[in-house]
Amino acid sequence: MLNRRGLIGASLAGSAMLGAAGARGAEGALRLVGPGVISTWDFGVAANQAAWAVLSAGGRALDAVEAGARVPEQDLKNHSVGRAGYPDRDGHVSLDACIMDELGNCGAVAALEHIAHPISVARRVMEKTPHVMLVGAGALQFALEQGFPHEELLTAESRAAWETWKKDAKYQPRANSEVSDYGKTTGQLGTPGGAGNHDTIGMLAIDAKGNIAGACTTSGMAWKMRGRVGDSPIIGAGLYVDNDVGGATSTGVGEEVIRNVGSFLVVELMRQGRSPEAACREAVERILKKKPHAKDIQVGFLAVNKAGEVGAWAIQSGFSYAVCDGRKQDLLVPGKATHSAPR
Ligand code: SD4
Repeated sequence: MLNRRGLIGASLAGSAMLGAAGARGAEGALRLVGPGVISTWDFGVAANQAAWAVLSAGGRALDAVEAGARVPEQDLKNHSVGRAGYPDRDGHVSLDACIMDELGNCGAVAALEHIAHPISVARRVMEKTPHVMLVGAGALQFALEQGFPHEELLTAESRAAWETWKKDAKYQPRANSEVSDYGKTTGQLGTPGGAGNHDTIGMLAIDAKGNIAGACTTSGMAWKMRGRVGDSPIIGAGLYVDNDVGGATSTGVGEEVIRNVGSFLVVELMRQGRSPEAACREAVERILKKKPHAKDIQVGFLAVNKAGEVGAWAIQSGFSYAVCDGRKQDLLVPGKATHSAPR
């Protein structure tokens, strides 16, 4: 019953089929059994497998999420994370990332250019400096001092997409551009406001000790203003982990997530007793309540609690997340949503 993207049909959400990747917890929530990892969008499946290699060998959740996040960062077909990310409107590829461990340590980089693995630089900021976040030229200087290679990240393909975009120079993020074959069917891949306009991977892992860590990495919104930073590298917005409660991450139009400190809100709602899905839904509906026209953009939250229960919610249908534990490594689940996405 998998469709061509390997996505379990929405009608099956809530059925025993999902138990293949994990047991069902309270209220039928999908639950990781033992160590496991979840991440945003369909490309999360491949990323989870790199994280799983760490977790299944008894490794630490922090190492798992770093390894997982590096997969889309180095994927030349992924135009919104790491190398080959679509540039800002002036042609600069600028990357944002953050990472957080089970002890509450965290590190981040924003508007980082010329370094293909911002998640690993974010980890170095966490481990080697007294600071949480480095940005722009300072982040690049630090990365180079740490031995990361200086690279041209704008590929010929991304440059061509930027040249096409410049003809109209219209900035119009489109919902669900992350679904990688959507653009192929609509012919919109790489066009102004088309598929590929934004993507991000947010990843949360629980290791064999029950410790939780998270990572989030992106090139942000394609064709953004130079210097624009979204939610993804901001602790509490794009990612938050509290090892006593759980973790949350977000994807979509970062401005709306920052305004509502979205991932922190999801974790705090779980602390108050909400399930991961209920917490994600309430965070989405907070955005919509304050700004009803946000129904036309996409924001999705993904969360896991200390018991391993997994949940997600998005403004529009089309959001998906990947789930991996000892039972099944490549499950892709449709996120529930408040609105149906126009197609
Ligand atoms: C941002 N939240 O820069 C990121 C982009 C994203 O799916 O997640 N797109 O605002």
